[in-house]
Amino acid sequence: MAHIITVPALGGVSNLEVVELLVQPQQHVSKDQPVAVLESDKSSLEIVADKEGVVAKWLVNLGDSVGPGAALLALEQEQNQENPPLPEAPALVPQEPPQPQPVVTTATGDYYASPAVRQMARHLEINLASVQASGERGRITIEDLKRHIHQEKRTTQQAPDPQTLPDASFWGHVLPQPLSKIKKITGARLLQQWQTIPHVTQFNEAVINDLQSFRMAHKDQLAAEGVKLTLLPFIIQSLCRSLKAFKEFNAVLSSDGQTLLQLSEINIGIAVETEQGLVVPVLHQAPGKSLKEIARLIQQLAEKARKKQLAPTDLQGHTFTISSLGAYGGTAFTPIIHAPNVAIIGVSRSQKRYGPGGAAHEVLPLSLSYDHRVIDGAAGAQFLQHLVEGLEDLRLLCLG
Ligand code: CAO
Repeated sequence: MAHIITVPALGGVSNLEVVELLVQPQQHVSKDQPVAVLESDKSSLEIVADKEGVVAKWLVNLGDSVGPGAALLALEQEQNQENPPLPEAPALVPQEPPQPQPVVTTATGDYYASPAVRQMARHLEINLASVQASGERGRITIEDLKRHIHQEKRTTQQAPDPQTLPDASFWGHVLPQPLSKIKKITGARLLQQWQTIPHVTQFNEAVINDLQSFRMAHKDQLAAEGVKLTLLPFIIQSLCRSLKAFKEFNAVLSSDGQTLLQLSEINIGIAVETEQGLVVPVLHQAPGKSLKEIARLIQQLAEKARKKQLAPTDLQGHTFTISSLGAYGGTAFTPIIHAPNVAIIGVSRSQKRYGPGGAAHEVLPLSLSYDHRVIDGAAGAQFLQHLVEGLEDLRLLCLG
């Protein structure tokens, strides 16, 4: 008896490309086993078998465009004579067909990879962020994984033998501290970004006397509503203004470094320090949000990050990133670009300065790291100056 696996309803998505066929004719397929991967311009979807059977034939080819209801695969169902299947109990409520599993990737996220690739990477404990993609639209393919393993092997072979490291007793008592999972993953990603992106960091300062007077005047009132009005919401609002004016900063660079995708949405990744290490949740669609909304969202994202409650969507889609070390002190630092974005802003602690007449003014140090393949020095300096101007005169932010 033949059974046809079709494309289920996809919540408004009507056109997907068949990018992977995961099973072969004559292969036995279990219920819920992934059989194909479909991809839209925003995400990948894994199609799973809704019944057990043997693959009779594919009804689509790689590269075909399909929509909901399209027939994908014919399964021949085996009848087990010794143990005939029990008749199904009548359902009391309508049963939902199995839903495709969205893959945690977006065009503006970290990488495209099919579930099969992800599964293999998980199995081999490979961090996909460190794999160079060669597939269409920056997709990581099985071949990329193989190449990565090969390279890793070569590097490991070249690495010094741990036996040749100095005897740990040389330093007296040594306490080995395994890195947290987040640190290992972030570390591999930071290393790759630092090694592959030509960073330039531009520094500037904003005089924030007016901003601080305004903030202090409203801080307590908002605190009574449970909202902490720090400098960050002001910086994010000013960033939105500058990202609208300098579109190449709100962008993603393809993994081959050949194409810049300028993005219409402005989604700000915010580096958050947690006990386990650094995570970067995303404040989506930042323009148009009030200072209060932004402050509330920062608090919520930071809290979710620290309680390890972030959903995959909270971590996706950053178009620009901000890393604030203002609470900890320091005068300036070089933030590492959060690829595939092309720039990141670092914020250090504001400082009081005294002019010749003894007049005090407060300055906020800002560091902009940008990808020099995409952004010229002049543009970097202009962008940061524009950001400074928005912070120094908040009225500019109302102009949109
Ligand atoms: N100058 C002076 N004071 C600052 C400041 C700055 N640039 N930035 C923050 N502060 C003050 C805040 O006003 C607040 O003071 P009060 O409690 O007196 O109001 C205090 O520092 C703590 O602020 P906060 O950290 O709670 O809030 P935030 O909005 O400034 O930042 C968040 C939120 C989530 C970004 C931050 O808590 C955080 O995790 N930062 C770490 C980011 C990081 O590690 N980056 C490094 C990446 S590379 O390793």
